[in-house]
Amino acid sequence: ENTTVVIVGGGVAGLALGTFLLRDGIDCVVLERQSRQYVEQRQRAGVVDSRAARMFRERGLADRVLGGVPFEPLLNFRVDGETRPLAYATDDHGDGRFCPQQVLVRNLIDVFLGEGGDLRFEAEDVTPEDVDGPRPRVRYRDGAGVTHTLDCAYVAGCDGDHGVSRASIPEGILARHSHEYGYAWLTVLADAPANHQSMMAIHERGFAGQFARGPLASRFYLQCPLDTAVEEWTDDRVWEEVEARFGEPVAVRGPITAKTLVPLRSVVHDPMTYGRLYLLGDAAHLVPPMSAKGMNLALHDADVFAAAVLRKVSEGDASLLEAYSATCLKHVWNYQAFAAWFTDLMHDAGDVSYRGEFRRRLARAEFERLHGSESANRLFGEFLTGLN
Ligand code: RFL
Repeated sequence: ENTTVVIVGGGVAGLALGTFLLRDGIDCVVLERQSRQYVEQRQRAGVVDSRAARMFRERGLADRVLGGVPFEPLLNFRVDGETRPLAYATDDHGDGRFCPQQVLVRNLIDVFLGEGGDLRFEAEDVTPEDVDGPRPRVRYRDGAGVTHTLDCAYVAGCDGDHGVSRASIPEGILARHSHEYGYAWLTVLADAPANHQSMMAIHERGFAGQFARGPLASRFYLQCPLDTAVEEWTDDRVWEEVEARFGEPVAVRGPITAKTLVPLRSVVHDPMTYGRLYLLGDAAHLVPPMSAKGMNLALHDADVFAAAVLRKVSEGDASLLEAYSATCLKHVWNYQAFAAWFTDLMHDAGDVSYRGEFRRRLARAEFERLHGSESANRLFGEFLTGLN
């Protein structure tokens, strides 16, 4: 079989890329290891920033792919148990949305398949080959155990941090730049309404966050040590800790449906290409979830790569493809800088046991500056909306 682009991974980056290419008239095949049901249920991110929402609007897709509710230019904080809302200045007019990742994924699958896209679930042992040559191939086994080979011009590695795409690149080609923050988040899903649409707590026991996921479900985040085990976090302990850090009782201690530990780290692989293999999204970079930028960076990469392939296919001009890695890395580092700053601020301002009293006071000063300085507030707004 022949196609122009084989897309490995049907997550946010892969499905957005597939949809953009399809609508630009470029052949592609998406290979996803998991089942459709699994991918559509997988809960993770919740924020589509203004840049990403505009991208969908400019491509005529906003109404079909974006769900959820628009977010106001306001972040809710609780500092030592006191409510401290922060309105941020923005020239943007409310494009950004609380859109659960699985809603975006489900809608992208509907659009892609509805427009005739080729999306193959349960593709096993996906193996990119000869990506450093003129005509790469991707092999995989389907659910019935039959092996297939796709010849293509480009391979888009959209298969996340643990995927095969980056792993297929020989040692020594990519540099890995990373930073460990030294703590994890216990992320909890509950079948219970959150007290607030969104709220983040700075507290001496550590950071806590709560986000509504529709009217009946919510997600909570609790900063915890790296060496903690999920089993140590009974439901009662989770609720007690949430209440202590927010300084208020939760509305309902509903059933907890999932608990996961996520170590906070930043990672960038450079370059984001090898031969005709291009890395997008988490396959190329990770940002700490405090920033809410992981999904948005994945969407940015898909936007840049789709435009680059279109330019090459329609005009024979490879300059955008050649610039792909540099274009994306410039954007990625800018948002890594924001993510690291915001992550440090929110955690250092609370629990001194990680970085001490000096850092706590610096972080508190930074937090106050967001309220007191119009310039600092505006810059913060630019990053939150993705428009910096
Ligand atoms: P995805 O969405 O993980 O998609 C990768 C896809 O590749 C498939 N795959 C393979 N397919 C074929 N062959 C293989 N060998 C394969 N290996 C993997 C997978 O099944 C999957 O379908 O990566 P992508 O597209 O790069 O998108 C990145 C975002 O998903 C990610 O950055 C965010 O979810 C990160 N993230 C958050 N980002 C935000 O912007 N805001 C948030 O609030 C936020 N919260 C989070 C998060 C990530 C989390 N976890 C667990 C990683 C909360 C959590 C808990």
